[in-house]
Amino acid sequence: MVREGVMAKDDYLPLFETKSGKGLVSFRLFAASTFAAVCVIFVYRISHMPSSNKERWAWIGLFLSELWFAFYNVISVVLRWNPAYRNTFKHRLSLRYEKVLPGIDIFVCTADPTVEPPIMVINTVLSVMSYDYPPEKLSVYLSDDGGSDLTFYAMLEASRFANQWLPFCRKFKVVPRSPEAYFRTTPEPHDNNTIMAQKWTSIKKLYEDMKTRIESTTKTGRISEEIRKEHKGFLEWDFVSSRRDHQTILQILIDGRHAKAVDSEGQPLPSLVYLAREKRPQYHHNFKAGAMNALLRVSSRISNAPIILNVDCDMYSNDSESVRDALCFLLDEEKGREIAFVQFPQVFDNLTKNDVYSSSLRILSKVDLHGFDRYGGPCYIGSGCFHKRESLCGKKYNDKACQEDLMSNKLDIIKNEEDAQVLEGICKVLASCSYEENTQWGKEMGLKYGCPVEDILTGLSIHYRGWKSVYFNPERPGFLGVAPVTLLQSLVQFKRWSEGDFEVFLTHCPFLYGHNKISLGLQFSYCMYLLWAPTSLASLYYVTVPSLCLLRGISLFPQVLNPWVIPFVYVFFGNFAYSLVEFIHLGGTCTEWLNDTRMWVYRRTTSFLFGFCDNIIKLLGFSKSAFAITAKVVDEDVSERYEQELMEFGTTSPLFTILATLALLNAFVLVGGIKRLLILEDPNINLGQNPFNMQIILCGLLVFINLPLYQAFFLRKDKGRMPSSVTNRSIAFALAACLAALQY
Ligand SMILES: *[C@@H]1O[C@H](CO)[C@@H](O)[C@H](O)[C@H]1NC(C)=O
Ligand SMILES: CC(=O)N[C@H]1CO[C@H](CO)[C@@H](O)[C@@H]1O
Repeated sequence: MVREGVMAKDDYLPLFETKSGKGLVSFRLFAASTFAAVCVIFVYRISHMPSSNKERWAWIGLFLSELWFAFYNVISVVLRWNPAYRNTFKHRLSLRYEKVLPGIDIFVCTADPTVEPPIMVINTVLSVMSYDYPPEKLSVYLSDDGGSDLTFYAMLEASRFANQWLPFCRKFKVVPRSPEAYFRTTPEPHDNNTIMAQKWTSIKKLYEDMKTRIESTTKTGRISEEIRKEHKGFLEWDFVSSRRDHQTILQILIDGRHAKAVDSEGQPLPSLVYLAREKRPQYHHNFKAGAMNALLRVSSRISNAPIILNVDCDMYSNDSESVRDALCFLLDEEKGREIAFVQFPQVFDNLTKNDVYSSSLRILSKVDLHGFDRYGGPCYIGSGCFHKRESLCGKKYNDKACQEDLMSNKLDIIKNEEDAQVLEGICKVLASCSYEENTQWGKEMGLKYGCPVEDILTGLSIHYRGWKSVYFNPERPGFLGVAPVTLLQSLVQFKRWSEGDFEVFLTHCPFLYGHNKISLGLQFSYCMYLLWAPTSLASLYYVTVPSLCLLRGISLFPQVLNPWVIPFVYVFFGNFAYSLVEFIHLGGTCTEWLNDTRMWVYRRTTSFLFGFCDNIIKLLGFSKSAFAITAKVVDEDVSERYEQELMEFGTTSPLFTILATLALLNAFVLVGGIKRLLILEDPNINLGQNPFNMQIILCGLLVFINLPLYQAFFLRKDKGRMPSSVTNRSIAFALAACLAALQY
């Protein structure tokens, strides 16, 4: 290994450090006391089993739900037992490795030019091209599964704009390096006469002009003759019959291996490659996993960097030093060898103040993933992740292998003088449909196929092969993405995740397959997510049956003055209080916490339920999903309501029908329950001894959390209100359920 000018003592200082979290003692005490209370609840459930048959079934059901919650709670306590927080020392990295930094291949994936506008895609591309890193060691690959010449055109524009943008970023230390975000967030320099101000104005104009050209082309949907003449690449689209049926299109827009590839100041440029892999109707394209695998092969022929960063096209880089952060882990002399990937959190750029759909995933990114990290394996979440090429390509971890592979020398070995066109020809074969036939791609190599959460499954498999991973959540977010802006989008996203996660549980269960391969703590941690889907059943039971039993006059909880009520109140309200305090401690607001709790109920009763059902249907041998639910593209009105934090309904969806039915059911029951409390009450029994108090409180809380829904049924007039067909249907379902409860 080449190490120039290194001080001997520095040789042994690690490139990163790991710390434990704060407040662990209070968390553990709380967890232990909750556990004790839950045990008392179980004693109550067993010792007070009602004698009448009907009541007993409701009781047993509730008991089973509580058993499940207790089990799930144990998982979450294991996950959070001792979170790990990481910190990097980038100056040590520079001191030791600046001259021999490894090459980085950056994969950006896009799938549809209407949902993912080309201007957004190239902003992401430009932000990663301008990393604070030797440009000749960076190569940026765009996979366009939309196979769109509009996206190609935008990339062509970006390759020209980069000539100016990269020197500008370098010179004035621009942050963030997505031009759109930069010009949106940075005020114009005051003093108009400085070089900076002049440059700023001229670059801004260049950017605005480019944006206008791209957007007007995108709007018309076709490339004009003039533009077509600008690059031979457009000729490829003469052979494209549709986005699902076309040859491989591969264009090296900037060939970083060439001396000619320099920016306006003569500095080298990163390579820039556009790829639309071959698509044929008779071949399954395997979505993003297929695209990533094609990129893996193509890049191995062009730049073959040992480290790969993968980002979604809506996730621009907000920190030009993220590459160096990641390398601090991967190049660390002591621990770096066993680390397969470094995962950054998903942070979103367009959240509203109170985050009405709870998209920020605050607890997940600020607590849970740190918990994973302690056990050596945060999961791979599909974007903002630095991988070692070898581990992603299926290699097993071998503690005797040499770290030197990662060093840059490899880059130069590649036949430098190979003509770009010849190279393109060779690479096209690698991205063809038939290339993967009878190979291990999608199975043992690359990303795994056939799972809605290919990322989680791929990460888990890497852990099974003996590698570790690291979660790095710096103060300044490394990547900023776009969160869903409608309720349906958010629920559908969670449906896909829970469905895929449960499928992973069924097919790659950590307790079975991970035995002796990953630590027990990590097996538990993974299950926190993999078991989202079945959690829906217990949740659904808890939000319906106690309410229906209230209507029917079956008591399921102790009276308020009975000492047995204490563990129930402690577990129930203690958990709420704890999560509220934790939420605020992590920088949230009260309203945000309320929104988060609401979304927690909504996801559990709809998304997870559908995810569960789809798995069962698959198990029964039907391959097609029973619920074809898709979320629509967003229009202007929708964005406006999103900014006002109004929940967006506006379309019919089975998910909404369930939400609405549950909300109405609890509203009806609450009315009935209060009537029972006031009118039917025996005057000799005081309120505290009413056996239905707890059920009324539960029902009341559910009604409270559902307030935005009632508003959407009856009060709102805008287009985002609940469609009346859904309202009517749900009223019918809720009434039917109430009648059935009264009848039987
Ligand atoms: C992006 O990074 C900048 C610093 O470069 C920081 O000030 C800003 O808060 C970050 N954006 C978000 C949304 O966190
Ligand atoms: C607050 C905010 O920035 N909202 C934006 C988030 O992103 C969506 C989709 O790009 C926009 O429609 C919102 O206006």
